[in-house]
Amino acid sequence: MEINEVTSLTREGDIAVLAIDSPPVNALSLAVRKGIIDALKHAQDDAAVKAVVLLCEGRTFIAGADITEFGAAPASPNLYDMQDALLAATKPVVAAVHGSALGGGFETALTCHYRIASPSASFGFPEVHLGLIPGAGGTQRLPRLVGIEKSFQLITSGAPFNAKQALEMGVIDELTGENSLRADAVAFANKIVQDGGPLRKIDDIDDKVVSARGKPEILETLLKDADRKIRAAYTTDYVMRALDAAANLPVAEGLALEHQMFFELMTSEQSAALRHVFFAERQVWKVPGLSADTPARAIGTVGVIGAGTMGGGIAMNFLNAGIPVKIVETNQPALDRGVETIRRNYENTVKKGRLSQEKAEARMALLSPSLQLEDLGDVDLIIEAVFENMDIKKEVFGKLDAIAKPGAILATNTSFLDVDEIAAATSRPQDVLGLHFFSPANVMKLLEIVRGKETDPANVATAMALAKRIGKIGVLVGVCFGFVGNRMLAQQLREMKGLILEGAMPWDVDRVHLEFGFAMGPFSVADLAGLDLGWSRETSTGSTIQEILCEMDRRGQKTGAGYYDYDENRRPQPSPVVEELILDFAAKNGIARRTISDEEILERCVYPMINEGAKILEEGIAIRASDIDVVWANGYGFPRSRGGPMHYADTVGLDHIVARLESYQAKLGEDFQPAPLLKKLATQSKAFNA
Ligand code: 3H9
Repeated sequence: MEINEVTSLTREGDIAVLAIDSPPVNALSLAVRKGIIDALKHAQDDAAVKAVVLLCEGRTFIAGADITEFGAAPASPNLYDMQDALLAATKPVVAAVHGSALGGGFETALTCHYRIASPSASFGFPEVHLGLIPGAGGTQRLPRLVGIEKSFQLITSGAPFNAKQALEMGVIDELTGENSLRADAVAFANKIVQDGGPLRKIDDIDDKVVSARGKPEILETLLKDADRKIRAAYTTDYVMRALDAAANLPVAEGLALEHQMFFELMTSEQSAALRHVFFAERQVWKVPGLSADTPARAIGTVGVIGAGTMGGGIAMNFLNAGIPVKIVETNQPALDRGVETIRRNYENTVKKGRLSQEKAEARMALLSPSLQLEDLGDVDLIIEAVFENMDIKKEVFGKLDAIAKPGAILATNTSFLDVDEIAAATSRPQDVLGLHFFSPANVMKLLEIVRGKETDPANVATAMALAKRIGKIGVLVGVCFGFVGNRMLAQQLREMKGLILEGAMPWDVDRVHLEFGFAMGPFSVADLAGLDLGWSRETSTGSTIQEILCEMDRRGQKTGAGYYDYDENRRPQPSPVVEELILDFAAKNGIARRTISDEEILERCVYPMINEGAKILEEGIAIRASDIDVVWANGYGFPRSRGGPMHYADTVGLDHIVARLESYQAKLGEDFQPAPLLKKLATQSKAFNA
């Protein structure tokens, strides 16, 4: 029987199967909530029904509350009404899980009397990634099954766990066959009926929490032992309070506190920003003009030119995905070094227990080192990662044109250069594009996919699909100096260098960035990357602080000193030498230093970046504002809880940004001139991410 457009109820003997079919992930939308309530009522009223199985069609069990509803006016019936209906059922309800039971989906299963799952199913509370805590009973019911310690770990990490672990922890009652969930669930329900199984409510179980009652030291120790990320997360305090309630309060009071804290978090700016990033990271894959029908090419083998840090890291992405890689260098020692580094990286992962020896060897076996560019004649995709110099790149692409098989994709990993000019060095510009990986390339999630003016849409589609296959977030961008990320970064670099001459110190600038939420300040990042990138003693003009630092052999962390002094544990200390150098340099250049406020540091580093983002949007270099946010959140450490630079601008207000830019423009010049799009949106009281 169809209950509504997303729910149905089917009788199988004594058992009613309540099926939800609400693609893509069966989120708990209004229709789903209503459907479940109505279906339960039918099952309840039908004397022939002895028990109910709750399951989902499609690729997954309920993956959570419907996040698109957050922030909008609440619609009735809400999730609690639906859970009340489940809790009030007088016939056993069995949740049968496949795919993922996440967040509100998992919480729905926890209000059922029994839970079973297919072996490939997984469970979890990913709410913390959205700046939330579980808000539909998760913090009160999970501890009643697995205890306070395990709950702390699962809820603060947001990490999923598999069905086997769920069984071991007592979260589920049974594993089903992989392909027989429905039949096994009906059989399970029948058995409950025959055995006269009780209506088992988690709310009535408290032995696992009683042991933590009146012992605040348990949670305190958990927090003390948690890793830095968890200790720093602003949601952790909420989890602590919720778990404390689970241990010490009657379930109804614990639930009430949890609900109140959930709503407090849901209406926070941080959660809105994190939800924005969640949807933005899914939006990037949607490219206007490309559809599922755009033919993508098959990529079975990849060639990488250059076995340095970048080339090696790029190669690892493909090896990890089981794709054979030919890696080419110009001389044997460099090639050996490159292969050795890859091997060492895998060995380290094995040592940390995150990869089996067997898998590491299988990955290395997919790697073919070579000194001959000609060996790349049979691969489907070639990625060039040689020195960042247009003449060298053009020479390489000219050669590749003669070597690569017809239809092979030729990609450059350039960070700044004109991909169209590189493409013009070949007779097949339609097959050329940019694949801009971020260092370390085997770790960083971001991949800027640069579409040249002649790039074939099929190659764009192929690159997007490939990005997904190797676990990257692929953002399609257009050709300009530095693309999206580095073009905006140039604004920040200019200002941070200006600020230290005008009155701030590197550690002031870094502190302001840390307080804003960046994982590292820009001067610490510079020290980590090495101050001598692109610098040489022969060509050094000594005309910037950075050049002088390099000349002093203060080239960053690797030399034990850069903008900071580093101790033997690589802990940074503000450097008196650098302080003096800056003061001297400013004096010699006639710069009168003044006190610079934290507010000015932040505004001058972030607002020009936003302004550049507006130009990037206007020029069509990025498809949408949220793509820029994805670039910054995944490639440059912009705090996700600020939603990326464009979302942040929206929260601050574009009119405010324009006013501040204009004020700096009056004092400091044209670098601060607001972009036309920014001004236009501000005048119309609009936002970038409308
Ligand atoms: C919660 O439950 C709060 C409760 O504790 C308390 C409430 C009172 N809602 O990721 P994909 C969309 S908080 C709405 O590409 P996959 C997604 O936008 C929630 N939409 O698929 C995309 O749409 P489109 C806790 C959602 O196979 C499409 O589904 N739950 C939701 O790679 C496919 O998504 C979570 O945080 C949602 N909840 O991965 C789980 N989820 O096609 C969030 C997805 O238009 N979801 N969409 O771009 C996930 O982690 C992954 O989507 C999942 C599938 C693993 C399920």
